[in-house]
Formats: sequence, C-alpha cells, structure tokens
Amino acid sequence: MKKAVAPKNVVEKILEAHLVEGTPGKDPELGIRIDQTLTQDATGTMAYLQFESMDVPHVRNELAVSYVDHNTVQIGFENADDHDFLASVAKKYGIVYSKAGNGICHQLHLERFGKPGKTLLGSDSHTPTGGGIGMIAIGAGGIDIAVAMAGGAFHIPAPKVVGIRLVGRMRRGVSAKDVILKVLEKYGTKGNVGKIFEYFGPGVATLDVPSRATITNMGAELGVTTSVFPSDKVTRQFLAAQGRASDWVELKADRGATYAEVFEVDLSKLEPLMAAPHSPGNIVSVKKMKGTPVNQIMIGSCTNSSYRDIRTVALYLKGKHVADDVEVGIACGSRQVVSMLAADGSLGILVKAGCRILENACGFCIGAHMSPRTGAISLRTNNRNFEGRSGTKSAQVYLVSPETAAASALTGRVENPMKNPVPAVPAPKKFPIDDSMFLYRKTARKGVKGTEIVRGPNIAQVPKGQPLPEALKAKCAIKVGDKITTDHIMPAGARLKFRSNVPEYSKFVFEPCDPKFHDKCLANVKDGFANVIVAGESYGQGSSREHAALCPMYLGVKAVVAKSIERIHRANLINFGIVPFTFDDPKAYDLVSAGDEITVPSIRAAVEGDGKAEFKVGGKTFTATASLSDRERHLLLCGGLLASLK
Ligand code: MIC
Ligand code: SF4
Repeated sequence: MKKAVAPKNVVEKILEAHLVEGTPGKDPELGIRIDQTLTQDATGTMAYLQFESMDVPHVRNELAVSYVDHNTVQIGFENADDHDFLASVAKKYGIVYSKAGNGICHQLHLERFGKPGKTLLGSDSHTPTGGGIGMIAIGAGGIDIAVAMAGGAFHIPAPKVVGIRLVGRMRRGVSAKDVILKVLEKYGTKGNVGKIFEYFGPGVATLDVPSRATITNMGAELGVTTSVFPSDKVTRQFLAAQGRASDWVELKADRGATYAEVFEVDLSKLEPLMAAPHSPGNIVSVKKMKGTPVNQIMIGSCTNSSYRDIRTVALYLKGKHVADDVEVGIACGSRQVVSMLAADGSLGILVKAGCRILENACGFCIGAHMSPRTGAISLRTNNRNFEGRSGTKSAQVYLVSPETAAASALTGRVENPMKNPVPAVPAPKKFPIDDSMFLYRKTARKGVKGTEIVRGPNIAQVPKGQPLPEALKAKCAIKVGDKITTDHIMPAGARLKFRSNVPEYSKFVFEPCDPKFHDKCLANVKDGFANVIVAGESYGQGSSREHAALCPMYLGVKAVVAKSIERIHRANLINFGIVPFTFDDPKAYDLVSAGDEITVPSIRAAVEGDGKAEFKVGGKTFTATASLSDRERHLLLCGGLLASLK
C-alpha cells in the first residue's frame, strides 16, 4: 500500500526541495541550498572582500547579482571607489553587476531575476521582497552571502510557519501597505524570530505581484525569517509581462496543509493605516491622524516604488498641485518604472504637480537624501521609521501607503485616501525590457580570468577575529534599552560612505546612543579589558548590516548580553566571534551598569558546553545562556566565520 504523504504548505515544499542539513520537525537548525544571491553596495564590499579570501575561482550558485543602489550620492571619492571595486569583482568572479542608476536591488530582482520555488539569499534585510513571487528569500550578513556564492549552505532556525489567510478584496484607497501594517499591528516588531509567514486564501488572487512584494518586503519589520506568497496565475501573468514566462512554476499549499497558527485578514474591512514614530509596529489609523499638518512627503523605497505605486500617486495628483508648505520627493524603484511613467505621461503629471523627482535608488530611505527639517512631520512610504534614520533626529516619521502619501500631499495634512480614491492601476500586459545596465551577464558564473580588482584607498581589509579566550575579563562598554536597532548600533546616512573601511566606520558605533563608545572601547582594550554590550529586548532589530557586529568586534567586543536578540543580528554576531548571550533571568539586566567590570571565568567552557555562563559583576553574579548549534559553537570558538575557514 502506498504511504500517505502529509499535505504541505508552500514553505515546507520549497525548504524540502533545498534541504541539505537537518531534519524538519527534529533539528533546531536547517541547512538549505541557495540558488540565487544578491548583494547591494553598502554591504557588498565586505561580502566580496570576504568572498575573495575564500579563494574560489568563480561563484558556484545559479545566479549572483551585485546591485549598486544605496551609496549613489558620491560626495567625495569613497562611493565611486566602492562601485569600481564591485564592478571588477563581478567581472572576475562571474557575478551580474547592476550599475548605479539601474534601480533598487529588490525591485530589480523581482522584475528581472526572481523565480518561484527558488531560494534567494541577500545581504539586505528586505530580500524577502522576493517572497512576493513565491521564493524563499532571506536577508543575511555579507559573509553568509559569500559562503552561499562559494556553494555553501545557509542555516535558518527550523521555522514555525504562520499562515496569514487573506479573504475579500480591498476597497479603493486601501492598498498592500495597509495589509502589512495590519499584520504588524497584530504581531509587532519583536517576538517573531524564527517564524515564516505564508499568505494564503481567496484574497491572494486579488493582489498583483508588486502588492504581494510590498507585503513580504515589510515582513522584515516583523523580525521573521521571511514571508512568502503562492505562485499562481497572477504570478504567471507578471512573469510573462516581464518576458519571462518560462520562469513560472505553480506553487500552492496542498489541500489540508496546516500552519502553526492562522491569522485572518479581511481585505474588504481594511482601512488606511500608518506606523507612528519611531517603530514600524506603532500602528494608528489614518482616520485618527486626519488633519495633522505635514512638512514632508517621501514616496518610493523598495517597499513602494513599483509602477503600480507611482502611477497611483500620479492619478491622485493629476491636474493638481502639492500644497505650498509641504515638500514632496519621489524615488522610483527602477529604470523600467521610470520609463513606463515617462511613456504614459505620469512623470509629467508629477513634475507639474511640484514633486521633486529623485534618483531611482535608496536615497531618502536610508537618510542619504532629503533629510527633513528640525522637528518635521514626514510621511514616507518606506519600511522603517527608526529615530534619526531619516537623517534628522528630531523628525517624526510616519510610514504610509502611496495612496495616503499622495492624498496628503495635496493639502499638506494627513488625509484619508478613501475620500477621493482613484481607479486601480491594472497589471501591465507588457513591461518594457532593457537590461543594458546589468553588466557581465554573458560571463555570469564563469567570470573573466585575469581581471584585476580595482582597490581605491577606501577599500580596507576585513579584520580577523581571535579565538575565544578561556576567561573573559571585560567592561560593560554600554548599556542600552529595548528595541535597539542596527541603525543605533551602526548609523547609515552620512556615515554610510565608510562601509568599506572598518577602522574608519568603527568611529561611529553607537553614535546616536553614546558618541564616546569608540574611545571608551579602545581605552578598555588598552587597559587589558575586553568589551561587553548589555541590552534589553529585541536587540539588533532592522537591517542586515554585518558592520553592526564587525565594527564592535574590531573595538574588542566579545559578548552581548541581552533580554533577546533578533535573528539576523544574532547570526552576524556569531559570524564575527561575539557571543550572543540572553539573560536567564531578565531581572539580572538591572545588576549591570555601564562601566562595570564584568568577568566570565569560563566563557570558553560555556560555549563548548550547554552555553550557560556565570557572569560576575562587583560582588554579584548572574547567569546568561547562548543557545548554540554545533556549527555556531565552532564558529565562536574559532573567533568567527572567516577565522574558521582559515
Ligand atoms: C536598510 O534598509 O537598513 C539597509 C540599508 O538596506 C540595510 C542594509 C545596510 O545596512 O546596508 C538592510 O536593510 O539590511
Ligand atoms: Fe534601500 Fe531602504 Fe530598501 Fe534598505 S529599506 S534596501 S535602504 S530602499
């Protein structure tokens, strides 16, 4: 008799097809094969410096793409140096290179490379955008991407799959951003580590691919491993319109497939929402905020920069003008989007309406363009409103849909876009295709032997970690509270240009919390102490930037002790030889103050064993545990991933 096969959801299907280590339902960590990788310039230089040191002749995964979209401001030589370095690396090792000006990595990857059923690993936390097209797409630190390009597996916590059941159809004026804000209202930005969100139900068919991608993109803010949609007729139509019909495969959950839990969203009942300062999980309704004066409106970013989104904004602004006391900036996601808007007259509408048209890049989203004025209220369609991320610490940033942004631009006040809604933008039958800014496609995977890597003075070496000592004699270099993001740890914006130069960038670690952190750490090291970071809940939220681990490592940080630590940051800490401890009793957090001497007499033995270590602070002791897999244990004992490869 044939053995009955258990029905599977989409996540289980894709993971099973890529499983190389571990058994689902048994092991705490699973190793998966990675088909595609992506990097962006701000994390890419480190990723490729680390890839170089792995000594492999060319990339071994199916497709590797290196995008330039973050540091495109080019004030000073640093950004341009990075671009040249990245281009030469791409040519040499068989990586496709997307030149600055081509667009934002996630939008471009969705348009031109994403394939349902494949795995994608990207050195950017919003890589899950690819989930909109039915990929298991995960954000990670640069060194993990380097390993995947060299053919190595990637490890994820065995996931708990949460089902988000969509029913009904959204009313006009409501859009995908409101769906993900609803999910964020329910699940918040902490406590979701290790989960994967799978969208299913009859409402899925009402969402086009860009809308699905908006939802999976901002799943990053939940702190989940990734989010995924099925691949259906809508996906097929999108791929066909991109001239990639043959990349389509159908993917759906089997009848009877189960989820660890299910949350239902009735799309027809949704209303416009916004995330209030300073967290994407701080959800309020637009109705409640209606009438609030606004100083700035920024539209774009990898969350909301598709043709559908910007065309919708143009429909709201057609024949009208933005209010006098509001500045409006628009950054499209890609050249494809820009050329479509140029062709259908939308660009003209936006210019006439008084919008500032920005480069199709990350720009404002990362505080690298149009920082708002002191104390401004800024409505933005991007995904993060952490304090200071816009480049202006006193600004109050609200995250909204393109519809809310557009309606509010007209009056300079928060407006409900359901009041005078515009018709839905139909999914284009054919997208204009121009891949001319993707270089080295012909030599992809093979590379061009003999290519010389271009290294300007901004390209520094990656520092190496040291093996974990037997005992730790350290000082608490900083004590921070809950929800500390990687933007607090390693600020971007004006500091972003030092990404390829660790000694230089390290000067800004914890700049928003304690600008003296760098000096204190170095003084402690000079006095023979290592450094320890003490933190509250959900430490390391947000970006995948491994500099938030790499630069602290450079400053002698050996351990983080927190109430809880987010997934990508925890993995980055381990990759750079910093032990991620969590307090066994969260009350122990109160026993430590900044500047205290901390000893961990047997830190190495703890990591070799069950991870539980005794910490001594003054006359007091407490315990904290680093729950580690064998692989993670090995990395920490060696002093990090790079050290372990040597
Ligand atoms: C971000 O949105 O914070 C970034 C900048 O894209 C980061 C990557 C980085 O820090 O370079 C991310 O999301 O991972
Ligand atoms: Fe770029 Fe912003 Fe998206 Fe990060 S979140 S990839 S900075 S657009």
